Amino acid sequence: MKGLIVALSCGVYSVSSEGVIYNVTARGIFRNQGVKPMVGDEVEFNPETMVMDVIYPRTSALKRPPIANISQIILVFSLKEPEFSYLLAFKYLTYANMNNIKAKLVLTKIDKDVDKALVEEIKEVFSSVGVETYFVSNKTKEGLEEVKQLFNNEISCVMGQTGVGKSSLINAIDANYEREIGEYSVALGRGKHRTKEVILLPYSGGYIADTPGFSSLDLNLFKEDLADFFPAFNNLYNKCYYSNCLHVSENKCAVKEKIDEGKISKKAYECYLKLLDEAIFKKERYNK
Ligand SMILES: Nc1nc2c(ncn2[C@@H]2O[C@H](COP(=O)(O)OP(=O)(O)OP(=O)(O)O)[C@@H](O)[C@H]2O)c(=O)[nH]1
Ligand SMILES: [Mg+2]
Ligand SMILES: [Zn+2]
Repeated sequence: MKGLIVALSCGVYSVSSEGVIYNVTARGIFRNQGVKPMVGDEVEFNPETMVMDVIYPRTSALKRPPIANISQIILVFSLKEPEFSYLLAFKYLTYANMNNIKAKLVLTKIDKDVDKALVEEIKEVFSSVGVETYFVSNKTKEGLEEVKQLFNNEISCVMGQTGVGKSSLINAIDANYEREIGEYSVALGRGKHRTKEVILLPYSGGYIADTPGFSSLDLNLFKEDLADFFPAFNNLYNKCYYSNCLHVSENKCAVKEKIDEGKISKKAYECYLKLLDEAIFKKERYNK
């Protein structure tokens, strides 16, 4: 029987097939082949033995969070508690580009006393790199109708730091999901991890994945990845004179031209330089 893995808990996969959820285990051959079934995988399983034996080819597979075959990433950040971070947003947008998955940015908690200038700046900065932004309150439901539309007929992975309101957003979209909601700890300065596992929820011709929150340390990008896949830079691929251009001090750099022309925001470029500074070269990793 063919089905879709919608959740994984303690080695048992929940596989959805024709509206029924089956608890299925994986066969040892997957381990021998070095493959591990993932949430989002389309699989073949035997309804008598409850063992799956085929994983269909994936269109994509993310490591963090572990999920296959998504059609888009909905990157969630809050404007307050926790504070919005340009650096993290650009890091994860770069990650989406690396995986060739489109991404949109949803900013939550607009009901809190947020700085209007920050909202305008966020809109401008991301629009200059071709990323759509949406602003919402999961509490008052302001902006929710527009955000809901993003999920129609897509397999969306909702990603973001812990405490930004991913599960709250999913509940606001449809209260029947009853996702558990965490708390923001002022003392810790971050949310307390609430969602522990990746789960796919059916929604309007597609699925929504709720995922555990990431921390700022989870993703290590290489300099080369940033140079090639940073938002808007990926569209200039191969346009720089030097094929390994890092867009810093090289001549005839297509990225710097766009920045000088004001087409890509300076703020985005500042973030790029900061992330680049923190990152290492691929070859440094292999020499270690
Ligand atoms: N005021 C306000 N609070 C919100 C909003 N969205 C979420 N919250 C609160 O933020 C806290 C964290 O919400 P969650 O939905 O659990 O956050 P999460 O991103 O799913 O967190 P993890 O599962 O730990 O990754 C809770 O106290 C929510 O009530 C919002 O739009 N406005
Ligand atoms: Mg959650
Ligand atoms: Zn360049």
